[in-house]
Amino acid sequence: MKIGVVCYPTYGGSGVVATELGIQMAKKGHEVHFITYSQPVRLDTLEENIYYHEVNVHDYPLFEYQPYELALSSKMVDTVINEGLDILHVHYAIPHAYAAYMAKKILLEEHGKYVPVVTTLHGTDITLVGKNPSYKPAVTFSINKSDVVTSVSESLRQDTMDSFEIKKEIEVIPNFIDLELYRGDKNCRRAQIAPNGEKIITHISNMRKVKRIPDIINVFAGIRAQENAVLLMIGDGPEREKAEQQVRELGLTDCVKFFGKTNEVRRLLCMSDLFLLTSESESFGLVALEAMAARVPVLSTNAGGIPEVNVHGQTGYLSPVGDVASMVAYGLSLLQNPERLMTFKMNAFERAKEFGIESIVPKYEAVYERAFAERHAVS
Ligand code: GMT
Repeated sequence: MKIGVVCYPTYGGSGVVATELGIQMAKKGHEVHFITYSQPVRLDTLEENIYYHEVNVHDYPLFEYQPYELALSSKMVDTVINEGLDILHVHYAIPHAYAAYMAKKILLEEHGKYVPVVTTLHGTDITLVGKNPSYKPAVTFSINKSDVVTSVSESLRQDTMDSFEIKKEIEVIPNFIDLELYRGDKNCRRAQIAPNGEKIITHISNMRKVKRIPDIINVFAGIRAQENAVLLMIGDGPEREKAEQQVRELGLTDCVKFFGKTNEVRRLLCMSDLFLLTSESESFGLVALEAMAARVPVLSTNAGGIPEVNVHGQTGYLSPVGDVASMVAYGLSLLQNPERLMTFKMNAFERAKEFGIESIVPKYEAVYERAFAERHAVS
């Protein structure tokens, strides 16, 4: 099959899911064409069956806002025609599902070609941005007009059904992990980061408000008051500066290290003892799954789809959003009990195996085949 993939070419989240899925499809012999405004971070265009088409938005002095959707729809039309694509898979509803609907209409009416659209919902496209009245009618319409809609967790599926008038079924296909990447990392050198035997606690995110970064620092401060530990802050975003300030005010600069958008995520995870995720909303929490694949237990909130990944009392602990005290207590109960910590590490890895890429990718393949087989005239 020839598949067009539209996504945000981001460092984590939906961008990574879309890229990894595309790479796996290419390995299975499908031709995969990425249509994005810059090359996705993990994409190697020299690999067989992988192609990249850049969406160019031209600026014009009259525009206060550049018409990205227009450029994206036009690029989808061109790519479908020039490369003979069979299907479009768009990740993140805003504005991708909407732009795909326009492309589908143009292709049908101008070129007599029906190209099915698969939309995958990832989270904030529904839980935060999509619900905003400025977007809601267009988001509802474009979800309903997709040929197949998938969501990355049951919680997100339910949220979508509760918040929008959805007339379609939404199929849950959880996010996945390539465990091969996490097997026996030889570069796991704890002493570099923790020369005095400190426990290593890690957080990774795009440091937006929804991640509640002050809670991360406060949980760490609570643990650090009773246990020698360091905190690794990986990623970058609007809350980072405030977090650095908070760390200075708490006198923790010696034991909190900010790495920014490093490419060494797996090496840092492999030396970690605990992973912290304090989000107030999280449709899945791919980053928690990545930590678990690296045998790191997760202390998280119970928001959204996180409980579908992190199992309370087995792979880590779940706390109500903002309950810093319980996260501190859970963290200490693991760090101060080596046997329990070891059991949780093993449990985390075993649980991650349930999300192995090899069992999830065929589900998307089946969705593509179904959408292609059922293609019909757009109304
Ligand atoms: O919140 C992020 O870190 C980025 C965001 C995105 O859209 O890229 O992530 C969302 O999609 C991920 C992949 O499906 C999920 O694992 C995240 O939970 C989800 N983020 C939120 O729901 C806040």
